Amino acid sequence: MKKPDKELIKEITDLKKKRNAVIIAHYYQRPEVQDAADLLGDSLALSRAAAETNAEVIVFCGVNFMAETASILSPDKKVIIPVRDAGCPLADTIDVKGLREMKKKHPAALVVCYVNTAAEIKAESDICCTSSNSIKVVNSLPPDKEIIFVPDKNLCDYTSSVTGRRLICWQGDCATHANIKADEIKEALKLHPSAKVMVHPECTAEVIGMADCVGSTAGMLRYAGESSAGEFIVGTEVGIIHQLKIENPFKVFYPTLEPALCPTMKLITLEKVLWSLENLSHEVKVAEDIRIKAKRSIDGMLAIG
Ligand code: CIZ
Repeated sequence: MKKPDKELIKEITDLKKKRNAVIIAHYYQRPEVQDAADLLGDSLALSRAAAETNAEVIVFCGVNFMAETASILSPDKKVIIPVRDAGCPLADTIDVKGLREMKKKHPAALVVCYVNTAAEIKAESDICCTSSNSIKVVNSLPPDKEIIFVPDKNLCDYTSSVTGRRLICWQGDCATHANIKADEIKEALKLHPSAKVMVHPECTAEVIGMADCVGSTAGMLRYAGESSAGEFIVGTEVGIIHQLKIENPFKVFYPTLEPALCPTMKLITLEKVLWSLENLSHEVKVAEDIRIKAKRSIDGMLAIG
């Protein structure tokens, strides 16, 4: 029989102390998992927090590439993820062989990889980026250089349109974001005509064209907090709405008509967090040669700020 959340949270809290562990969770996680976390954030903020914490064990509630990024930055800490196969379908659209072939066709190009990639792809890239800093990262590269951008074609096109740089885009996408349709935004606006539209840059150009704010999860939280508007249509994974509501209790947030759900982000439950702490599993480790190269591309991004 399923234990009540309150009981699970008490057991998680007790065990966390015993293990000197910290629980960190992405904004796309289930609400109850977000509530059990010591720290919430986007993947980069969480990896930075993981590097700064004094805890010996980091329970990463997110998807694999996020836990890997934390482990790349903090190789001496035990990074565990409660569900081993919590993958990122976008990260899975690219493999090392494909990237090497692309590099062969454009031998002088620099490679920018989105953080939503496996460590092996980061290791093959010159610099990493997130959805909050892709523009800054691309603008930091020499203007005469060709740039390959992997793996999200929508983030690539958006970054290209803002920077004015021609980017060679890998043709991957995140189905959760790419499936948000312009018609759904139009319908939502018919129901809530004074709402502001916030969308993620992994959405299609048509959807991005309808937005008042194009931003990462952290960017949306900032925009909603600073805006004088009282209603928002949210064009990203619905998990973020939990935190938007907590931070803005007097504002209203609407998901798109067909709520955007990332199936792998929802695999982690409170029971699995408890299991993970009990068993100190599943540990996420990156082979040292790959880790060193991948860290170089992450450090390059961090140096830009
Ligand atoms: O970098 C992240 O955390 C992702 C994947 C999304 C976002 O916008 O925060």
